Amino acid sequence: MSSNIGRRKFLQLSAFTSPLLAFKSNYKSSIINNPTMISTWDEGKNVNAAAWDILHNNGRALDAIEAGAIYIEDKISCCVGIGGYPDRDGIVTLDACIMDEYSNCGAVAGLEQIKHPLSVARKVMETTPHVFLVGNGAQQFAIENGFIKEPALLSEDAKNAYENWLKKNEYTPIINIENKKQNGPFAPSFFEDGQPNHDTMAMIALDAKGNLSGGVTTSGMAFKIHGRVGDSASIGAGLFVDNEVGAATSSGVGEEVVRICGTHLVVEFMRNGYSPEQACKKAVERIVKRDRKKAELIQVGFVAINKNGQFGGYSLQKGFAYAVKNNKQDVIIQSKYLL
Ligand code: SD4
Repeated sequence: MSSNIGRRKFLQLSAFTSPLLAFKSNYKSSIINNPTMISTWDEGKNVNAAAWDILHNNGRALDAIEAGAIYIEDKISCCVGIGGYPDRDGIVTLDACIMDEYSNCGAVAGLEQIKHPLSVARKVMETTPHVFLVGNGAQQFAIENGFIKEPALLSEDAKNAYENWLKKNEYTPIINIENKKQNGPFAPSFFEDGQPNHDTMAMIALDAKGNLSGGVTTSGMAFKIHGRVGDSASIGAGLFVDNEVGAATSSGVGEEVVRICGTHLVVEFMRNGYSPEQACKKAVERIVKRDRKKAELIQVGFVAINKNGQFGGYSLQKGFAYAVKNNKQDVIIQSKYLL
């Protein structure tokens, strides 16, 4: 998924023309008849399928994102939504955000017992002057807007994982590394059950009109401190959309993404002429540069799409995957990685 303007080429180009002009000519011919949906991890393939009708029928990218989220949040087995893993007090709390082609955005965090946090985030975006609601306030807002308060729930998997974790009670927020040995001081206990530790669905989409949107829904890092919010609900960290340039989203250890404003950074790299894959790689490199030792122990992955429909991803470690669906392909791609 490399761009038609690599960094070197871009620099050469800008010797003759201003970067802005180079950028503009790159994007002027964006006649998009290839709407594309990208969702993280293997399960992203089913999420893309759930969203595809909307994109395929010239619908809005934003609606495709919400359809994808509703699909996955309904799947108790997927660690997203109320079937997610709990925090260290045994409570499932949900984070989500959404951003559209007009840079409107909405987010909720620490939301309990509401099944579709991304739809609540959309309501925040569309019906309030605010961007971000948290905790009880987010729940109250959801109920006032017709969302049903579900019983407090721990799925069977989540319950087992939590009970396992309680035995050691180690606070080891290391997630999403499938290629590492699943034991040792940094392995969350539920890996011992063979359960993949993907508690996040991060999505970006380009529609037939050439508009971009994105959304993220998650139960967050398993066994987190009650009240902890990661990247997934944080605009600019876990998700950023600039309809003139591109969109990016992330999965992995949210703290490291927040520390570099990861997805905003990815979009800014694309604005400066990098391809989506190169832009994701540059953001991953920034994480490593900040703290290499820590970076070696965690996973972070970014995916991005630009206005032309070019896409790409990059992660810290082996094992990050994302699913892509458009009129030409319907695939799961193993991301390139740095370490
Ligand atoms: C978080 N980024 O809460 C999320 C976790 C994640 O797959 O992506 N899990 O930090």
